Amino acid sequence: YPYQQSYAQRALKQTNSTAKLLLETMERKKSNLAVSVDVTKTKDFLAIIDVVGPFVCLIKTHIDILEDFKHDLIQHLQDLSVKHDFLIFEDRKFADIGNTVALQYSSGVHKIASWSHITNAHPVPGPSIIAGLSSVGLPLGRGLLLLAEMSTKGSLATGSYTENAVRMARAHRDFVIGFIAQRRMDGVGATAEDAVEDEDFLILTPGVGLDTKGDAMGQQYRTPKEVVLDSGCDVIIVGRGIYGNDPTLIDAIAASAKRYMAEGWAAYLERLSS
Ligand code: S5P
Repeated sequence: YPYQQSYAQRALKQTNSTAKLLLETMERKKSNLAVSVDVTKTKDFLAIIDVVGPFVCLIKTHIDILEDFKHDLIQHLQDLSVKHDFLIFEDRKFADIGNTVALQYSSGVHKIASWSHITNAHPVPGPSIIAGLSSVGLPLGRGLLLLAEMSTKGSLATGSYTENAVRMARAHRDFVIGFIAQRRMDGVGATAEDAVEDEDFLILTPGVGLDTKGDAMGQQYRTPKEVVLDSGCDVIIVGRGIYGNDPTLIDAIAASAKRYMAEGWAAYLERLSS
């Protein structure tokens, strides 16, 4: 299967330039770690990104969480992305009609498409959401992930919903590079006519923690080994497992990023040799 090949080999076959760049970055930095920087102050946000930057392939943002957002923050974020060699993923979870999501993606306060290499969407509106987002993102060379599954207890994104999400992605391979999911999706929901032998969707997986099994609001954690080795996922997304409840403990944050990077990469090497 394609996912048992190295990230470098898989990069060669990607048609979307962002998917290719992410896989190349993972190989170059020997990291399949994405850090989700869910903090409310710009100062903490940039300090965390600067300190975890060397250990990640990707930084995931919720830009609307920042209470002191000013547009010059974007330039700082982009500078850090160049300094540390990582991509940016705004976790916007679009979920509206095509026309609305195109406006939300291109415009408003945050102008996400202008700086975020990757964003994501819920498949719930159907293929029109991809049409809307790709009208903005494709000319800029961006990539989209669909939320095929979620990490939370009681998630409704299961069964035929997940299968239909994969079918939607399969029909838009120029822009949809993969999924937010808990396992591999290659071949899911395919019929005999679909040529899926070489299918290679990127799987980015949140709900990753080494020290706890969940939080008080339905989040569920698995270890990097369970995610990358047992479930075949490509990128581990870690938030509070790295920065805890105190975004100012910068040395501890650097040490945990290093730890998750090492665990994620070891699980990947074990997958390659199994
Ligand atoms: O199913 C999901 C999808 C996402 S994108 N479950 C998630 O937790 N996420 C996001 O990943 C969530 O919005 C948060 O930003 C991050 C997980 O954070 P943590 O602190 O629980 O690691």
